[in-house]
Amino acid sequence: MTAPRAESALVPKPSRYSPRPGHFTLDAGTTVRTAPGAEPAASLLRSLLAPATGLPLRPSATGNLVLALDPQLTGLGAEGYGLTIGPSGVLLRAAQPDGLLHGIQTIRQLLPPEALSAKPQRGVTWRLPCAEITDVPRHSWRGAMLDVARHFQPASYVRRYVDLLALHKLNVLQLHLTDDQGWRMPVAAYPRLTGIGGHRARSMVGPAGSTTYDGTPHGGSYTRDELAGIVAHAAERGVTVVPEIEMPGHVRAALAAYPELGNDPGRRLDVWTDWGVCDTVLGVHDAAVDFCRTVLDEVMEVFPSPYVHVGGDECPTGEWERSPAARRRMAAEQLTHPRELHHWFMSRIGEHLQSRGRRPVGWAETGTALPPGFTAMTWRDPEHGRAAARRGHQVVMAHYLATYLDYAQSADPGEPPGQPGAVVDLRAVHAHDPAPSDWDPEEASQVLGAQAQLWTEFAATPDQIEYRSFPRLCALADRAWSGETSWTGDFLPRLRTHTTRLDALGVRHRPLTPPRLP
Ligand code: TNX
Repeated sequence: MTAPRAESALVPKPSRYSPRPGHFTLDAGTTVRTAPGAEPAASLLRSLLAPATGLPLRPSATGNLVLALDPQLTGLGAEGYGLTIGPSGVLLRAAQPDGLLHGIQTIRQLLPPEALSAKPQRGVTWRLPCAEITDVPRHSWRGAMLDVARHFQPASYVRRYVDLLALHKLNVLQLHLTDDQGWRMPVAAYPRLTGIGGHRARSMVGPAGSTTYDGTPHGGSYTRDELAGIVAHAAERGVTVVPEIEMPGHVRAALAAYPELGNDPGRRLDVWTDWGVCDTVLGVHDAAVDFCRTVLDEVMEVFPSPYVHVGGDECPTGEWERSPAARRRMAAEQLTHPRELHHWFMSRIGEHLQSRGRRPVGWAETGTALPPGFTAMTWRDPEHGRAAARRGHQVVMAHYLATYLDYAQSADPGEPPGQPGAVVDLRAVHAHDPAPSDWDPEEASQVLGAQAQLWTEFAATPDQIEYRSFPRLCALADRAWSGETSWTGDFLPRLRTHTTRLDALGVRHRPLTPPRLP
């Protein structure tokens, strides 16, 4: 098997790529012609290429780099594009703006890797290999979740993470904004959520049970403007930011700020300084449900995403079993077991979001746990996804053994430690088919796509985030966008070339060969 030509080693792999003889060179004379509505794509192209190339790419009615937008174009869907590179010009076409944004990333990848550098590059000829490309994604949800609750990252870093997703045509950033260990989004009606819930007393490293503490506090939260800035930055790159607010479990930081929302108002709680599943959860009284509605109303003001994630995972019911208020709720709702309170709670929240025109998303821990109308994010077992699909739920596949980036990437003792219990190597991510071939077509048609999860118990810094994310996100993107991609014959050779692009961007990715041991 010969290695693919460096120029065509695109990640994700395009649906159709036909090389043509010759090349087109971008230089100071290259000008850009844009159809109405294509200006944002032209600005993105300029801003991506300017730092390394210094090319002005001026607008001109007779430009030789044409960005055409035509809703009548068939076969490209909302995100596909066609790209024709000839010796005297480039034509990028799409039916919708997002298609152009993805096509811009392809142009960027086809240039020499120096084009991705943040610093001016001299002596490089900015050649594009002539080609005819038609490229349409297989799945519409190609996501990555970043947990900024366990370890806070500044808005500037979240924007860089968005840039790296967009390079790979990943189109969803799920921002995990709240958890037991921190609350990161301000809510006007509940100022203590970030004031108290945004800070914990100790920093932790290592797994639950054998955690070590370094004594320094950890904290941080975003301003509303910063969050709006992340949303706008992402939209300019074709990425939707799906906010995630955890409930009714994983809320210890909120309960530290407002204990009356819990099951034992007299109990003083700290923002949790441990990992794992915390047994303190929201109450099922009106104040707790109203709190969630108020928080979500503000979330919807900041995040225009059609989907809003409301957690729903790992909610122990011990407190509800002991709480008189929860027993009253069970009696009023004619429920026979405290477990049913979870479904009752999620139903109220789902109805609230849907009454405002949004789609609720929840972690699916079984195939049947989520109320109607929820999109199921299936993490425990792909069969849960199938069962949810049969019940009419849309499904995002997020199986932990293939998409959890907090697990180590190899069993090598030189590998940085990860969540204990499993290894999620590059090959496992690449092998994860979001719509397995043994599913019925009706089941498979409910699958929106796949998502990788970067829980950050083990990733406190941008370096650690990038080491854990890349190249595994490259594999997820390839599978979710391209579908048909083979491991050795195709993906790995392309990835080898692609890592030169990551290097030019300064991404601190895991090397493709395992770290050498002493
Ligand atoms: C489970 S899966 C969690 C997270 C942890 C993760 C660690 C899920 C929805 N919840 O709270 O960070 O495991 O792997």
